[in-house]
Amino acid sequence: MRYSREQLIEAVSSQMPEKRWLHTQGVMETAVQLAHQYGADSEKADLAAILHDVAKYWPVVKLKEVLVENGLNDELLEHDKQLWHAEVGAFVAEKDYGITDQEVLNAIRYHTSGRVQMTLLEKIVCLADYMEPGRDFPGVNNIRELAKHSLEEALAAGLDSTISFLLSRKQVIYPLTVLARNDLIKQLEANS
Ligand code: DGI
Ligand code: FE
Ligand code: FE
Repeated sequence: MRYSREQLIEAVSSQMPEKRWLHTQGVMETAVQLAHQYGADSEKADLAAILHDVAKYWPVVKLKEVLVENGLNDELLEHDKQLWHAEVGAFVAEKDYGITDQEVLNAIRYHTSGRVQMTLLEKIVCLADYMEPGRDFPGVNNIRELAKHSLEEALAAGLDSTISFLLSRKQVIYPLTVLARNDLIKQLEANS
């Protein structure tokens, strides 16, 4: 079946607690605003934002099952479970909700880690996830300020904050997160 926007919202919001749905609404609003600011497709930004955390509250065993049974990115299984909802989210957006737009699916897939050579839409959704109005972590206001003039600077600062957080907790860092951050720094250097 094809889901209308309202049906998608109903389906997604019913799979998460109220506070996560409020976060998702913040990401929708911020992603659409960034899409207007940076010249991306705001409907795609809205759609990716609605679905980005659809699998966030799925039980870990269920996330693992989806990854294993569908042969999705086995490297992820070696890394933090917190990363799994992004890959699974993209999978269910396609399989359960009929999203066929690869740009939207990739914006969901890479919203947690980022990747090398991120598209404009991927950058926007990943950054909106960091800076939506409900977010409150050290450095978030700096990210919001940077976003006023540079998508890449703001997103690099977001990824830096994740990397610092993981370092401070002596946690494993998913290599793609570091590669994504380095790639943004290179893009900034190339444009300076
Ligand atoms: O799902 P959200 O909470 O809205 O945000 P997210 O999808 O960016 O998930 C962030 C979580 O993922 C946060 O608890 C940190 C965790 N995480 C664990 N390892 C990594 C990681 N995030 C990134 N970007 N890279 C990692 O290597
Ligand atoms: Fe997420
Ligand atoms: Fe999120």
